[in-house]
Amino acid sequence: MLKFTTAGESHGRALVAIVEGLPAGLPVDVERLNRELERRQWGYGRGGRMKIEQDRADILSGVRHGLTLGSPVALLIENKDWSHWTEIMAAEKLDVPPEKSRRVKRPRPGHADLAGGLKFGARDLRDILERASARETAARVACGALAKQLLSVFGVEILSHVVQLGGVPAEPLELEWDAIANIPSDAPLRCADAEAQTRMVALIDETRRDGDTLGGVFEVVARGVVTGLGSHTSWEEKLDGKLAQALMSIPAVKAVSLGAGVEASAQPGSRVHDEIGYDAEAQKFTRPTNRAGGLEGGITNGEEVRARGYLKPISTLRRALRSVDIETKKEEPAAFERSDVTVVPAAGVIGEAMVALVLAEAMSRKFGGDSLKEMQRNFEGYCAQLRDY
Ligand code: EPS
Repeated sequence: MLKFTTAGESHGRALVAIVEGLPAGLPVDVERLNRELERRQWGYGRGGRMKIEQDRADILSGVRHGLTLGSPVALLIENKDWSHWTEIMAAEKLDVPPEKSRRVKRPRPGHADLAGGLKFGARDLRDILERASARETAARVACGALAKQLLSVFGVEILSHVVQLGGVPAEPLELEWDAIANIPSDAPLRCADAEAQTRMVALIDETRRDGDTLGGVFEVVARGVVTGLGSHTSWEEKLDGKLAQALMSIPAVKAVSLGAGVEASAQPGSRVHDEIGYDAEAQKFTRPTNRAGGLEGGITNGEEVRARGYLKPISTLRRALRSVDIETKKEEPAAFERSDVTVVPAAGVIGEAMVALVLAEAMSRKFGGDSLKEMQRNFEGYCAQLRDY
């Protein structure tokens, strides 16, 4: 089964990841993987850190002459900022004088600082924030890029876009695949509506001046997903649940919806469910609409998988919120060093990676195989079965 794990602290030496369960013989394009890392770093409203990092992954194992071996694939992404943190983040015991230690004692409301500090008994909240940082998502995007490369063999493509940022526009954008696919790669916020994007940029500028931060909504769309991934038979097999968990695990995401999930709750059934037709020539069932977001009963239904992630504003504010010093227990402003104003476009790219990993896991679960060839044979046999239904 496909699985992955990551390790690494934000200002530590590097991020590492291991992806297990990729079939042998999958072509791996490292440049394509690195383009995903670059996409994650892109976006108006990011802070000083992204000027330091230029993420690139090194493949340490599991790939030979451009093809997977079927063994674990290990990846490494260096933290360029590490050179400024070698003493503070050293693995060996060092006596760092208090004025150089950058100990964090004033938890940021909304961040993992306080809950994590209490849970792990950390007296320096850096022990928590270094791992809670969204820096970790660079490793996930690298893993997701491998999942995408597996999926593309089976005709699956995945995109993301920003549908709302800081409440702009008033209603989240509803767009077809082509409009999303045509967003220029240098669009400042990966938003298909140029006018809305201009207003989002102005809002980010204003918010930065105020020392504040913004959230928003991204949408991930996967097309070409075969009918029948996931299962209605057990709660933990339902693919909508797995997608929701995967997207909810992205830092700052506080809500996830599938298709018209949020709006549908206020509509009668006749305006929500996607009526069923049949295309005899293509030997497939059709839907004029896709309000279900490609999933019914926790099973993919052959339509585009559409999922949205709703981000709260970043919890590190220059105009710091009220907090309490964990040492003195006195009121103090929360800690601030530097911060992004917003990360919605980056979260969309991370969302693509998480959706890719969930879909790739479901594909390998259903079609299995030690080699890509075996997996393809299983896939084609199943597609023939669908046509004969
Ligand atoms: C983050 C704080 C910022 C972000 C970081 C997430 O980093 P720093 O503390 O170094 O200024 O830029 O995100 C990344 C480094 C990244 O690669 O996305 C946080 O506190 O979560």
